[in-house]
Amino acid sequence: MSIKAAKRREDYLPPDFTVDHIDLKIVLAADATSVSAVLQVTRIGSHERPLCLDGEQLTLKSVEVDGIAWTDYQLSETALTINGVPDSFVLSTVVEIAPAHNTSLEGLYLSDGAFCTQCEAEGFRKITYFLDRPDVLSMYDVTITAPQDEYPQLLSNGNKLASGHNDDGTHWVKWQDPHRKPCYLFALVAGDFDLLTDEFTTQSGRVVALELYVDKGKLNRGQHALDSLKRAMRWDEEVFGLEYDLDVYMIVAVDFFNMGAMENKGLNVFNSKFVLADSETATDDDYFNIESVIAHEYFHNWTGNRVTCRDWFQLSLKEGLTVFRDQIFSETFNSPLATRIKQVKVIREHQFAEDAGPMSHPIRPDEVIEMNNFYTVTVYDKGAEVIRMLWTLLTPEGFKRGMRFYFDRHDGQAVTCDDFVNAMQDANDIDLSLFKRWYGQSGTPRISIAQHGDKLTIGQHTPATADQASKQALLIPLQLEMVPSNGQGESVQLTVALKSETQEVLLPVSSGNRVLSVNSGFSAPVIVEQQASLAELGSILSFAKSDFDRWEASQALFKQAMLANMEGDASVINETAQLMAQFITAEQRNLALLSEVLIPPSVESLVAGLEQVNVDALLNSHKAVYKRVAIECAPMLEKLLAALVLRDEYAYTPEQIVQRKALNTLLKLYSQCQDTSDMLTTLFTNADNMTDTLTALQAAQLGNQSTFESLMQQFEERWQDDPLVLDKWFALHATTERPDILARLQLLMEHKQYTLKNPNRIRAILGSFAFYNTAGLHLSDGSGYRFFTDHLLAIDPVNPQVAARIVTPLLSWRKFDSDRQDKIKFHLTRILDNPQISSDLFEKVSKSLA
Ligand code: 0A1
Ligand code: ZN
Repeated sequence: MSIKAAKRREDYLPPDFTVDHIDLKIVLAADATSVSAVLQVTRIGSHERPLCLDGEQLTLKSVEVDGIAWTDYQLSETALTINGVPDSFVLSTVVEIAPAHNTSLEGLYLSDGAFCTQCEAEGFRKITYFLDRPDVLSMYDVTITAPQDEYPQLLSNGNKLASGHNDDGTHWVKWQDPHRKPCYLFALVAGDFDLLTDEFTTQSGRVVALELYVDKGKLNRGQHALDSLKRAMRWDEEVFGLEYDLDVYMIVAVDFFNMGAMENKGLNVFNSKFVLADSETATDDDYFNIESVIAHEYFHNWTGNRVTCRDWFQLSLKEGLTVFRDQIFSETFNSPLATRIKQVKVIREHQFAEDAGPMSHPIRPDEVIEMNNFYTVTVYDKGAEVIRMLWTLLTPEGFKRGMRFYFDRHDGQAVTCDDFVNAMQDANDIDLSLFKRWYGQSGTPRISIAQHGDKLTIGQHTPATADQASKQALLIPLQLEMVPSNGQGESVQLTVALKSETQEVLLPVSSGNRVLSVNSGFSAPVIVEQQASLAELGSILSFAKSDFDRWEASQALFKQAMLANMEGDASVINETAQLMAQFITAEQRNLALLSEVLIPPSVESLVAGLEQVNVDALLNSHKAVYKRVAIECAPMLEKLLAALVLRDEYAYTPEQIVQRKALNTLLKLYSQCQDTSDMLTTLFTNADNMTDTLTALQAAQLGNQSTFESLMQQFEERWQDDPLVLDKWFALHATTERPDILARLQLLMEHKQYTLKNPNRIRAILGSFAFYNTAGLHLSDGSGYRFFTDHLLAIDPVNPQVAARIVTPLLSWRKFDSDRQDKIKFHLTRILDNPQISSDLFEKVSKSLA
């Protein structure tokens, strides 16, 4: 494999040609699919340059220009360059491809016998020669031919125009998409699925057929996805006035998929994990995720498809915005507290780590080797936080006005992040030039607060990152809550727009007897440097108006206790435990808050927040604090648990979700200080739903080895033939702290359901291990690194995207002790020395070692 050259954002040039229309005729066969493409090509501007089309892993059969066989072209591994073409012409090519051999799951491939495509970011070039870039927008006619028996359903974007049968047992369907689109939104699916249908009438009266295609026999697991889709369609009309624009909306669930899902126009392809759910097999979290991914892909129809990206550096234009839209949708239909906490955990645990590591990049990156490496928590989740700050600064009404203006101005275009901010600015008559820096600057700003009476001096500063040495001040909407320290009186909330390195703020009320909760509600993706005292955190925990801030205080308390305990200071631990015990007594009726507050920050989020990590001490301290809090809270836990265990038949309702979450949190904590084997076994045996089943397993995993083993065995017997469910079992094993974890992983990889070809299996075992088994990955003899690296090297040639995604935890090797640093470096070098290394792994590993 040859490594791709880096591309820079500043080198963007508009295309030399555009393709107004493409007529694709695809005759499907696993080993030799024929793709005939007829392109109406127009030269842009006046130049003499040849037409240079992208193409990879294609066998070229013929080239014609205006119906005449053409020989004046050059062919390379990545391009077809056609010389001497007129200004406007019809180009016809025929290529052959081999979907059965496509393990990268990019382009056209087979997923369990069904053909499907994944073209974002640059997969269309593995289907036909084309201008594979998002600023070339074309109309599509697509005719698919395949054997009728094996592939009764032949799907593509848009509307079905015609269909027919051939004498050789094949049939064909012709599709036409009435909307211009970039090729990354092209999709094709052919297979034999079960079909769930419904209907949605838009606000202007268009009747839209909804079609959900799932594996045979899985129809009863599709209803939640379909209901979620209808909710999302209605919500987008009500909140943003955005209506669906085709007569049919299709979703296909496939088992082999590199990501969560894909927003292809009118034909979404989903990882089955984000479609299939019933109470027996899916947890409340799965239900939540399905709703949010279904909404996300639906929302892309406007933010991404109708207005798309000019180039891939602008990815956050569609992703940051669409994640934000799915976040506020989820906050509407679920607990806003639990939803916001989930979002902030992703930022703390993963995005801050990315910002501080070798792959640091702004939400609009400047340089990319492999685009697939930039579907990151920075582009997506920090991108969404940036949009959320606009929502705060402009107010929801101003933001919605900006959105309307954006669509009026840019519908049908391929645009940039600057175009988006300009639309927001022009619609609101506000200067957002300073705000634009968020798009170009990487790193996590640090906020410092110095208080002198009722005056605050607030400082901001962003440390240098791997990709950028110097940083500028940003426009940061920082929310503060002035919490009464003894609970007497009202909280006062204020938002300060920080614009420079330091800023003075006069507090609106006297600061006497009040404690400041800074970055209230996580109003900006920043780190607050100021260390609140235990007493102050106790006040925020008890009395803040914002439940989110109360949760933040609990996390800060846990963190301080864990760090202090590492230094041998036991007083913080005791005080924290007492504060938690007081809290649980005072808030015993507030299960929603209790079930969040009593979850300590994960080891991994602590690692992400530290510059230097003593792994062994951190792991010990984490356990010690958790246990100490459990002991202090035990009597209350016992009482609360007794009231929680009996419940009605499973329903995915807000009341029940809170109860199951509380059961999970409290039982895990209680199991730290009591033998809960009988309780866990009873819960496991009687559970009528996957959420409670997993609660029993997770609580046992944290300390009750023999119960864990026996329940896990029963789980495997029950679910061995259902890989999607078994992934939970794989992940539980892979995240268990045990000395023989590597032997256990090896066994898992010999399981009949494990295959290197399915990304969900790899993520469940190796991904979970690398991201969430800090003890196992960092075993002091380095065997965790060796094991993991051996498997990465095996995965890379099969599916480089997946290999490059799970290598991430090794990249931050600089924070560990010198012995571990040497060992990790040794294995990263082993990866880099592999002559067959993919561009995906190369980009990440070489940056990490630089
Ligand atoms: N656009 C999709 C995510 C996606 C990105 C890349 C893929 O293959 C490399 C697949 C899906 C989304 O945001 O949902
Ligand atoms: Zn997306």
